Amino acid sequence: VQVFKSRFRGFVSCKHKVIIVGLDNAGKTTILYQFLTKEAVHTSPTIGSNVEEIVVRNTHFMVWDIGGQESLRASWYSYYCNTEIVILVVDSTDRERLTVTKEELHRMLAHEELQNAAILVLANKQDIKGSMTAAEISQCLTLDSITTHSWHVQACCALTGEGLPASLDWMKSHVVPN
Ligand SMILES: Nc1nc2c(ncn2[C@@H]2O[C@H](COP(=O)(O)OP(=O)(O)O)[C@@H](O)[C@H]2O)c(=O)[nH]1
Ligand SMILES: [Mg+2]
Repeated sequence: VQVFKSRFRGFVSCKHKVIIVGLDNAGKTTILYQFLTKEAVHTSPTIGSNVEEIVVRNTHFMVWDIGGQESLRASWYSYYCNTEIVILVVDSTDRERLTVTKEELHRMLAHEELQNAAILVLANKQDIKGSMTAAEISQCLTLDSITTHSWHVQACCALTGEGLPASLDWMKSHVVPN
């Protein structure tokens, strides 16, 4: 039993926990499956969560896609424990709700279970004309004021996968190697 337990512990600890958060319709589920298949998938609003294992050159991530509707946001915290990376997905065309995203981001940064997590902001839907740039989103979310967490903003398009390999590289460089 002891051997099994220690093996099991080793097995669990070598997978880095990642959560994908963001408002509903931001593109979270599309990004999760784009990480896996490199093909755009049809999604329906996520009820509860999807979880997939993603392997980037021997680094294993367990990636949780959490529903973003208002009623579900209150339970995001139940996924925080042991999270190493938070991916915050932003719909770059959704100017009206960026302040809501900003509030959710700063609430997360203050949560004690996320004190050691790195934050990756994905400025998604860059294919749509008139979408905000990564720099504009960075400014609206006041990312420059974040000194307690390492963070990065990446422009992407979940439909084509553009920007996602660079995101995975950043994630790989921000977890403790095992
Ligand atoms: N044009 C465009 N549409 C996208 C992109 N990413 C996601 N979508 C669409 O946005 C909608 C919501 O995506 P979904 O992944 O379900 O968002 P979620 O609610 O955050 O999980 C779907 O119709 C997607 O096809 C993108 O980069 N560009
Ligand atoms: Mg979803």
